[in-house]
Amino acid sequence: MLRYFTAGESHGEALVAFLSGMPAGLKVDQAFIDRELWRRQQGFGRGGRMKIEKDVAHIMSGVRHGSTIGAPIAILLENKDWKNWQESLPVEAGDPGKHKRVASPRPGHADLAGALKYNFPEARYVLERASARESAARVAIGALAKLFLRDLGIEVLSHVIAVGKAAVKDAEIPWEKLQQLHQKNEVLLNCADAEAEDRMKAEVDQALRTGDSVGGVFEVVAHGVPPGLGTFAQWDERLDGMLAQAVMSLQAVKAVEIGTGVGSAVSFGSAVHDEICYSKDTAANAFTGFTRRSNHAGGIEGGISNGEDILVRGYLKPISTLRRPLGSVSFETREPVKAAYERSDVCVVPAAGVGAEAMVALTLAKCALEKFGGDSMSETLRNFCGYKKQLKKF
Ligand code: EPS
Repeated sequence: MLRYFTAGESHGEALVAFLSGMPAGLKVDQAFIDRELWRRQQGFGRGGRMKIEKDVAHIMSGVRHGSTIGAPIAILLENKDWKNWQESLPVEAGDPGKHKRVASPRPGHADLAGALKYNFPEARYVLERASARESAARVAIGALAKLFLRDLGIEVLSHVIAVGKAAVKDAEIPWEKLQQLHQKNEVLLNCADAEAEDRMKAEVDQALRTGDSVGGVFEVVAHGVPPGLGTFAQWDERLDGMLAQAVMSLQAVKAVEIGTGVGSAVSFGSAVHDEICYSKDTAANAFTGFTRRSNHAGGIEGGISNGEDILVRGYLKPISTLRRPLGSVSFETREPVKAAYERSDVCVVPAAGVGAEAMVALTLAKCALEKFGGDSMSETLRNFCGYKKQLKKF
């Protein structure tokens, strides 16, 4: 069973991610993991922190001689900013005079709810763990899930379809175009449509100018997924349900959509459901002879992957730290004050898309391991090949 955990605070010494249940014999490509981490750090609208950090995966266990050994994997990501926080966030008691307290909670942030829950007089420890910096740890283990999926012929990418009011006119991007987008060594807003990306940049510029923040929508696409992952048999085994939780769990994601789910709710059935076709002469890489005229279902029907691309959209609220802060209340006096401001990002939609790729990859890897099993990659791949033969014969 694939299980994972993260630990670490935004300005602590390091982030740590644990991944347990990965079969032995998976080749680990360090450069690939580090590029994924780099991708998450990119995007127009990120704040000063990204100039300090250069995330690199330090693999501490579970990988030897370049391959997994079936033992739990631990990955450490150093926080370079820690050197500036050692005195204000020490592990030991330290000097309370040096603590950096958060004077007033930010509306939209975990600050107030977290302080009430954990009985802290202010929100420093709350924001340290609630911070989206944690998603870097997920991207590190998500990269391992992607390497596993790649051996099964499955790839997971994302692109941005809206920032604020600026949206792409057509979100149906050919897979090859998405692949090209991911080869770029400069990431603006990770949008496949240059004209829309200019409009998105203008939205971020406006937020920057006015001391505001802006959200948006990303779409994760999983390509080459066989039919049969997830099931309707129990409520918590449905693939769409699992993906929704995985993506919703990312910081600032407020809604998740599978395929064109939102639009489908306000359309007639004839315009929504994807008509089924069949051809005897299937392409070599096709799982079956069944095809669809469209993919509004986002590759999932009845909680099961149906062989089409899986499409998961995440709707991101604007970052809750504003340079022109909203009204709040002082933790100390309870008097009305402006919400606290700390260095922050203004737009993180492309970065959140990379985090969501990791969550989708981890979810698909978990479902694939549940279906195909295997303690070694050769065993998993043997089982997978047997299933593919069964599909071809269907
Ligand atoms: C974040 C606040 C900012 C972001 C951070 C998330 O950090 P800082 O307070 O150090 O400037 O940059 O995101 C990351 C560090 C990251 O790696 O994504 C927050 O409060 O959520």
